[in-house]
Amino acid sequence: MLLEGKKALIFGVANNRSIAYGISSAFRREGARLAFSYMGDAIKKRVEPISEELGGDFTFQCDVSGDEQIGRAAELVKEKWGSVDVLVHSVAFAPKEDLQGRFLDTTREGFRTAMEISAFSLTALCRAFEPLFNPGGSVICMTYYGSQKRIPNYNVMGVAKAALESSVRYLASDLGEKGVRINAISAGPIKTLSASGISDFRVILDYIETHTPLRRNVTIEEVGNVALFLASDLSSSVTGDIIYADSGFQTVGM
Ligand code: NAD
Ligand code: 0WE
Repeated sequence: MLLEGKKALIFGVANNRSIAYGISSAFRREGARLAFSYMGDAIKKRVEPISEELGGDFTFQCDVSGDEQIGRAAELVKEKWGSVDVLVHSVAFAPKEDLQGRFLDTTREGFRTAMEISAFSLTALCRAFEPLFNPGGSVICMTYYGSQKRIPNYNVMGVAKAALESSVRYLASDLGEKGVRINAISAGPIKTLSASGISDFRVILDYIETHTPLRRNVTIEEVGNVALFLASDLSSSVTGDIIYADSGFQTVGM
């Protein structure tokens, strides 16, 4: 098993359609020990049964918008496990109003929120968990092609994902000194809870079916398998990188 005995912290399971759920299932299948964070009580009720289903060791609260909660989470994980091998960041948020209409109309508050929760939280988590990482550790985060090219309505999230991807490159150098790797997976669109509020998401999914080399959308199981590669020693030379799990969308110009 590729992750036999490795301890993996998962941030961002909301339900069994979450990308983080696909990742956790793949990790479980390959022998990892799992622990799950939840943002607040509403999500806790959904995460606990999933943790039971996947044999998780424990769950813990962590709203990534605050250093205190992140610090407390790191202390708890230190008490429970002593060390970690894998950290999965699968968290993003921007106010709904900022994911429609003109990017030009993005508010200061919307910009700040998107950047803080969707981009800075990666650096905050890496810093808080740095002392707990075993050599050979791996950090994985989720991104989207809207960071590279304008995708209608992705707006401020595209800017936040560009910051996230750049953060991966800078963090790779700092964590590399400790033998820890960090990479992002750029996934194609998937109908998760986060996507359910997006108008015309069906149009985006249909576009992928006609305009990508594979002519189909990707699944959370497929993203889970890419994450499995990045979490395992199979990817021991890969860091600071963005891997596309997007049916080849990113490779096509026309
Ligand atoms: P999801 O709604 O299942 O997961 C998003 C998670 O973010 C939820 O668990 C939510 O609780 C968490 N979250 C939001 N604000 C938080 C906060 N302040 N503190 C802690 N947690 C918080 O949706 P998903 O599609 O699985 O999204 C996971 C990741 O994948 C995100 O980074 C998203 O940008 C990225 N992504 C999604 C798609 C897609 O089409 N669904 C494609 C590419 C990348
Ligand atoms: O990163 C994402 C979605 C992230 C997201 C989703 C929401 C919806 C509910 C962040 N914040 C919020 N805030 C809410 O209130 N994706 C990659 C999925 C996604 O979202 C889009 C997309 C795609 C793809 C928005 C517009 C266009 C395409």
